[in-house]
Amino acid sequence: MNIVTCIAPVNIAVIKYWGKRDEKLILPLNDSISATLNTEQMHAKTTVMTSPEFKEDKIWLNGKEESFDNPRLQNCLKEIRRRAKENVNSEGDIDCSWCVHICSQNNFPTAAGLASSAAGYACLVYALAELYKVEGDITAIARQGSGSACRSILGGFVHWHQGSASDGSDSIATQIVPESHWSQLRILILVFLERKLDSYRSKCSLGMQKTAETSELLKHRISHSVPRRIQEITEAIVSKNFEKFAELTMKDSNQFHAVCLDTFPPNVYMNDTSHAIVSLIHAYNNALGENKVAYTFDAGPNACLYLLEPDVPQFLSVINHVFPPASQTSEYLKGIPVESTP
Ligand code: 2P0
Repeated sequence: MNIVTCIAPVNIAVIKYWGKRDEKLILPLNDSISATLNTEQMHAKTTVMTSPEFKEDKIWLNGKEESFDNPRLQNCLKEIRRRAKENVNSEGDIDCSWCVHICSQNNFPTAAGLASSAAGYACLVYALAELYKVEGDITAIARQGSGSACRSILGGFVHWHQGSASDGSDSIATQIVPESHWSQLRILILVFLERKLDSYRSKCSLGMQKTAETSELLKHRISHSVPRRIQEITEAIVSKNFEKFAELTMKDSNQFHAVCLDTFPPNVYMNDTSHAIVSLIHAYNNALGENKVAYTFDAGPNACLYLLEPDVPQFLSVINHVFPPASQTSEYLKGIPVESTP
């Protein structure tokens, strides 16, 4: 039996991916940029095994066996095996006809709705590439599991290029800077709602498809806003300009949700608590005269916040004051004049 275990973390986009030009190959309509968390934090851990004894391909997610009849999973495995066969004849090669068993576990609640498919597929593809000794870029393979997964293959800040080739060969992820580059940067994730999600099925593919079909605003976003923001935020990351980085991150999150609302019927992901967090952060930044905290929201109500390490204690005390721990929250929130905080 051959066996490999890997860990891959979640990534949080600052310039969002939303909309595909090819549904099967998962080719995006625009470039995107994200930061990958450290491996100790929110991650998927995946073990892949292959053996002549195995009678069929099998997969277990968070301890429960799931169907292997999933086209995205099959596409990733097929592509890994195809690439492995290109390397045949080197010593120690694995027989690609052997069946594979996959066990994957998240160290955070899948139901929290936080990018679990990105970590899940990045981890799966990385582990399979190690098992089958596949070399070279594997981000284009992870992309075929879930678009955002290609960004979790790499650490630090990562740029997923939309590419122009029809076979997707240039729609890959590259590292902008390693995680050591901006060591003071921190991400806070505020979870308000848990939803049932399958980490190997995309949470938002259908919503994304509807946006591509119906949103007028999306056309403006992909032709004007995103190309400019990709360039500006890359410069802000390289020069560690938090003020500019925060502004672009918040604006892109807002435009992404505007595009979701411009979808027909609309995709509504943020809730009242999400909007309360947005107001709180603008009030906080205004009170301090600079952008100390940046919010970004994905396809759900939970807030992902970027800030610098020295500002964490003060901002956390504000959050804990305005949004006290769960048992007190619901009653307390009813009376909060969020506009006047902090
Ligand atoms: C992002 N999201 O850039 C954006 C922002 C959600 C909101 O990438 O269909 O689960 O599997 O390619 O990767 C979520 O999209 O979608 C996503 P598929 P995926 O992080």
